[in-house]
Amino acid sequence: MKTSPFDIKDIASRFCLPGEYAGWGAIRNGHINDTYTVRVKCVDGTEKPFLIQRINTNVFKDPDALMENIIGITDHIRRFIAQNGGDAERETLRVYPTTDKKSYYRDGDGNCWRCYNFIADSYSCNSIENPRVFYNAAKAFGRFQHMLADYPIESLHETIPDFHNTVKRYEALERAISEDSAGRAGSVAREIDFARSRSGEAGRLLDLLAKGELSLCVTHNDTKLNNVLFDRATDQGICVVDLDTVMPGLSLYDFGDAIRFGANTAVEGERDLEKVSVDMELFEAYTKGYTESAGAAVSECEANNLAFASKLMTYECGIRFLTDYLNGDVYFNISQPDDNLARCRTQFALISDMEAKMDKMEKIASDVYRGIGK
Ligand code: ADP
Ligand code: GN1
Ligand code: MG
Repeated sequence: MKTSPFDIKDIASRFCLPGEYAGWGAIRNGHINDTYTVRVKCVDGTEKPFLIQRINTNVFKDPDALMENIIGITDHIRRFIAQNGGDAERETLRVYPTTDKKSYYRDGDGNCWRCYNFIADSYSCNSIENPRVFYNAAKAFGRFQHMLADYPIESLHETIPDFHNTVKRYEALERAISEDSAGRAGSVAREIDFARSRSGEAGRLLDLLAKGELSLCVTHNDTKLNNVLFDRATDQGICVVDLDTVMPGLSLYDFGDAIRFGANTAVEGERDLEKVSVDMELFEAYTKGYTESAGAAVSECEANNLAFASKLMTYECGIRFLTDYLNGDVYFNISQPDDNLARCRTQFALISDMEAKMDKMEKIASDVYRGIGK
């Protein structure tokens, strides 16, 4: 039976929705927020779906700043879509205000809730069967970056400071190892060794940024495959969702994180590590889609680091899962007690496979980049 610890009907009644509440469902895809669908019955008798989310305020400490970012970004994207003849209701999120005109509703227990349009006739996925779909994901994330290229970057709040600062992520891991608050460090000695042996590479992109060889732009920062919705009829990537971490960043973070998740032949929580590897066909498909849609925005230095960024983002995510496991699972949503450890292991297995294939990945990235005639 479907249950929720929250009164979804009451929460839905706090938003300006165009009809009577008609039911709810749950989406259990993400690791951070609690996501529900609600249906409302409109006066013409049709039912319309909406998406309601409990914002994870343990992760996003300032929901006002968070929602200000999202409203600013989505308004900007909506204007771009309208000017280019697209369907703004389907191609970007829209924040539905509360009945008292706020961007989110705070319930009596302090939970913060927001409401979006539900992108109907779409699907999201956690793994790729057809490389064409991954190519389409790359085009959607590339287009997302392109639509925000002229967004006033200085107006964005940093919703999670140092989100992709891999050096600081590594320091957080070392702190978690010393504190060992959940008493688990002894059981993950191999994973700790693996993380330590690769820590020397953590600052490579930050060094390039400091030297001015890479520059900041508005990035999504969480380009996992299930954060893009595909059209059911055409398989095109129509809408990028999960906008909580849109902040100034490196476009290489967005590229690398997408490969980390989508080009893995196994799902993120896979227990059988034999199934984990980087699929070179998928790597190539994504590289093509990304360079085609981001086009001239991809610099030579970025092109030279596409393969490395894929490994770096996998490393960063792996050490974040390990840190959370050591801290007693205080950050990512889990359903099994060893979920974070399993996720860390898949990331580390993927790194080993990427290391074995690094020359090949670099060659693919270079060929694809040169192939677009720059
Ligand atoms: P989390 O931060 O927990 O990952 P998301 O915002 O990514 O939360 O939402 C979880 C999942 O819900 C997404 O992976 C996507 O599949 C689905 N989803 C999110 N927003 C929408 C939307 N507006 N319409 C349809 N599905 C959505
Ligand atoms: C989280 O929210 P979700 O599930 O799309 C996380 C990402 C990680 C990802 C790992 C705000 O993404 O940074 O890469 O899990 N989001 C946040 O699957 O920490
Ligand atoms: Mg998500």
